[in-house]
Amino acid sequence: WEWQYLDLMRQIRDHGSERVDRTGVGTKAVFGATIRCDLSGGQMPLLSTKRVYWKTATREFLWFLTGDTNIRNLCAQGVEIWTDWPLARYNRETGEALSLADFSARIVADADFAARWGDLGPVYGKQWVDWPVYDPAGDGLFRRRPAGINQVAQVIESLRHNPGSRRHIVEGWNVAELDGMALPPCHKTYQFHVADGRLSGALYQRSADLVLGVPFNLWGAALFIRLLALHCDLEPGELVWMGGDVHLYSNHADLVEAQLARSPSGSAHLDIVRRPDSMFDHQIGDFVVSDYAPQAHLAAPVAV
Ligand code: THF
Repeated sequence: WEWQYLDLMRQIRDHGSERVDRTGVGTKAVFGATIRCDLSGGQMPLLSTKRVYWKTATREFLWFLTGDTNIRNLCAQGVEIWTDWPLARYNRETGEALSLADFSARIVADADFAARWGDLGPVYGKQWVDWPVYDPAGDGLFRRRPAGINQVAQVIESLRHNPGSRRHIVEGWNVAELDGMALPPCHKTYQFHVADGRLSGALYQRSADLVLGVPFNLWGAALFIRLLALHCDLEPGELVWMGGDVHLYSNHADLVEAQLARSPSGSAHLDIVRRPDSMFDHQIGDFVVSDYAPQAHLAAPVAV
């Protein structure tokens, strides 16, 4: 599968349209792309042409499953992939110039500070496990239900009891709440599908940073399939990744050259070594990756 990723990278480099994007960094982009990855036998879409920090991506995924939208629990685990956005807001609104390390340390040390500055708004976790529901309360008013909809729990139920359904969907794009989010969801729609005892999944990603985000998003989507398969007694099938605006940031050009000069080697496997009663009770130690001998990490700046 990895050649599909590299071919897409090359295609965007050579034929992408130059676009001015939200971040002002500048991109080359194509619209509409697909990558298919076979997950049978425990294979995972983990790039070998550069090291991908799969534990960081796994911690992020487990954080989504808790419904948490504050970066505090990520920072406490040394995961800083979401810190840039709250940091930018903090520095903008206070006029200070805190470094990422200092800001993250304060988020971890000071719960009140984290509550004030560390929340991303109703992003992925909130929508996945607590999509808000409003009931009519009379006089044209609506009252918010104390608990929203847990889409992940509902998909587990539907996979177990109605595997043939074409409605196994987890949706992040809550139109009414987009304004409150630090960033509207990129990996916005997941659909799952059972055939021949195998669970496949599709991810539609509206906006895809091919260098930084997509390696994490492929891992996260494959992990989602693996966890649902484990808890629904199915075998992993295929991941079908679909990108809308798939782009290369102009400040990643050197990394793109370095990565395109490399060739894939080997395929990583994931073992989930513990099966808690609930899919929501996993811990990082439950995940063991083998056969992963990637080429060197290629560090790239993130566009905020
Ligand atoms: N915004 C942009 N511009 N790119 C993205 O990939 C992205 N995301 C999330 C939200 N907005 C985005 C954030 N996810 C890294 C990885 C995932 C991110 C953000 C950043 C990153 O910097 N990865 C580095 C280092 C990882 C580490 O040090 O642990 C890497 O080399 O992988 C896409 O969902």
